[in-house]
Amino acid sequence: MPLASAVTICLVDEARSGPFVFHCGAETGSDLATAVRTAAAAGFDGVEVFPPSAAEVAPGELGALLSSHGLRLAAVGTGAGWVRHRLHLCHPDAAVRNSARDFIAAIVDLAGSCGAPAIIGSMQGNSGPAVERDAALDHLAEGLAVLSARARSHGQVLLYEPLNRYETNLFTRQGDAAAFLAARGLDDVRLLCDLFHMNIEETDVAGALLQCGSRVGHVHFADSNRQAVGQGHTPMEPVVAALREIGYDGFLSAEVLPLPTPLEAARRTIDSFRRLVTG
Ligand code: LER
Ligand code: MN
Repeated sequence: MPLASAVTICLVDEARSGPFVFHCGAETGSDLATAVRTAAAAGFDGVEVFPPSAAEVAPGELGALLSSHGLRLAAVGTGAGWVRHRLHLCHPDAAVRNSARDFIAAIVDLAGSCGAPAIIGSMQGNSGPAVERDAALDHLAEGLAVLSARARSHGQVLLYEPLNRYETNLFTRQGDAAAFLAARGLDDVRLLCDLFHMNIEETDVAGALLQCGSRVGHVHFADSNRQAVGQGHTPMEPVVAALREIGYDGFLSAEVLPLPTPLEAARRTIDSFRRLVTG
């Protein structure tokens, strides 16, 4: 399959200022159906959804909505577990870690029933005084093992996303995360390579993608300033060339700020996608 385009849709009020193109909810006056229709009209192949919880999205309705517009579900975020409930996979309290796993597992099921993987981004958490790094990495590996086994039951992988240093102290670079996954035998976990985080943390963004090869499972398509690709200063041609060289055939998903407006961010993304990938 060729590289595909996707755009993010956030259904979480608390993430209103986050890097998502379309925000739905009472405050925005938009809803999922409107956002999906707009994404299809803008020319995207798929959407990535950030739901408040699995229970608040009916899988049948989501699947029907997407297929009525000819769109695929690219991935589903789990970060509402952190944003809303302060859950994460490395919490010192085992009961909280279990709640984090349960929250994510329900989203793995929702995503899997619509043919998509779930994302572990901010739900990975951090190490700290109460959980030193070695213990935190054991908790992370345990969580990823359980959740990727669940993803496998849907024929899916689980996506693990290294974040920049201001958001996690676990893994900030793709190569380090890939080595960790390999060392822990986490064969059904793939990397989510967010080009915004990579611009901050990697010495060489394209080189990191080449190094990770078949571990690359999803890409957040964002420029250096977290705006639509083309609005910042990340050189994107070598990034796309690296993705082609490793045989990546998944989504380039626009997890970017809705600037100057959601529709314009979507249009700028599609223009860049066509220029770099299909054009
Ligand atoms: C957060 O910065 C981010 O990139 C998200 O994809 C994490 O869930
Ligand atoms: Mn991201």
